Amino acid sequence: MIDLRSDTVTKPTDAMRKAMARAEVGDDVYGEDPTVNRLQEMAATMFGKKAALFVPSGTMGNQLAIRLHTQPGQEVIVESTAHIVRYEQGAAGALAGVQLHWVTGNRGLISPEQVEAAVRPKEPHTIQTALICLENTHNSGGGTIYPLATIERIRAVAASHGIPMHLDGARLFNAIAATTLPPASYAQHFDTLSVCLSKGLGAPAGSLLMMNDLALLDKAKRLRRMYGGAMRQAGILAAAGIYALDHHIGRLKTDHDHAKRLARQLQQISTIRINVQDVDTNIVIFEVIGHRLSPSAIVAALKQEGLLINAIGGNRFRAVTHLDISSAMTEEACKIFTRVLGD
Ligand code: TLP
Repeated sequence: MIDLRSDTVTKPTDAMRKAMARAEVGDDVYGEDPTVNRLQEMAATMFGKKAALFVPSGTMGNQLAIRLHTQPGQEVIVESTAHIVRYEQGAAGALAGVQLHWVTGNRGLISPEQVEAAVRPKEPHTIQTALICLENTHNSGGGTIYPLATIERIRAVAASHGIPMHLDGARLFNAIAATTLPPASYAQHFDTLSVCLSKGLGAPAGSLLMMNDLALLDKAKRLRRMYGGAMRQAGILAAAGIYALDHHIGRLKTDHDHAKRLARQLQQISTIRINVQDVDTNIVIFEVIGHRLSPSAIVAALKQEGLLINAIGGNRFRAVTHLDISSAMTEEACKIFTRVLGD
């Protein structure tokens, strides 16, 4: 089966499993897991932040950040198709008691002017804006990379209003691999950022929430405990993360090449709408228009031929390339798409 549903489906490689088996461990709630500590230091150094906190998932990283920066009854500016809006089970409302103020983006990206317009006036009747969240790369936008200049300008808007910024960097490593910009060039514009080890980097679990403010770190540790994310001998997982940071960032470009290859093939099929130049990284989003099969029947027909993808609403589909997808599998996926969806 060629599984393009997500880059979360990767299995740890043999070398990664060996690193996990060898990991030195301790009780991380006491701060005594040497491997977790090493991973946290590595990430903080890489992104030019003072501290990093290992958390079980990207969702927890985002939700801790929202809770850290806000009070119940405040508002968070976020793009309307962001992971925080669509895929976190309403956690921002349920756990932090905040309202999300959606701004409609272009392929997931919002502009400094839109952010400026969305900031609430500081007057007694109006809800107060407490946080601005961006997502880079943007998942539902199609793996879109935020231009650094746009982030800089959004940061300037945020700073002029004294509003902190959080980055959902679940796939920031893809942006880093594609642009070759230093990780800190993105991170410097955010008060907190979370990055995932379990997406393109191929670790089985784990994210890092990073920040400069050590008082925030203290609060984040307590909230992680509250949310059930404080782990014990988590060094086994952290070892996979260290292995991934050491060995799996450079290869992300291969995933991007595979995604472009898929997009070029999809563009040949008359019922498919896609712009190859919109594929920035490892996510390919396309629409199927006027096909005799319904979206769920298309997914089933592809599966029948050995290809898994996700239908993501309306006539849209998502295919994601990753560590466990070779060039040969990409070619095979191209053939299956043509066979099932071609004229
Ligand atoms: N995304 C998953 C699903 O939840 C949709 C996927 O298959 O793409 N931020 C972004 C931008 C993400 O894409 C994801 C996962 C997360 C956060 C959450 O990460 P986890 O699943 O570790 O909580």
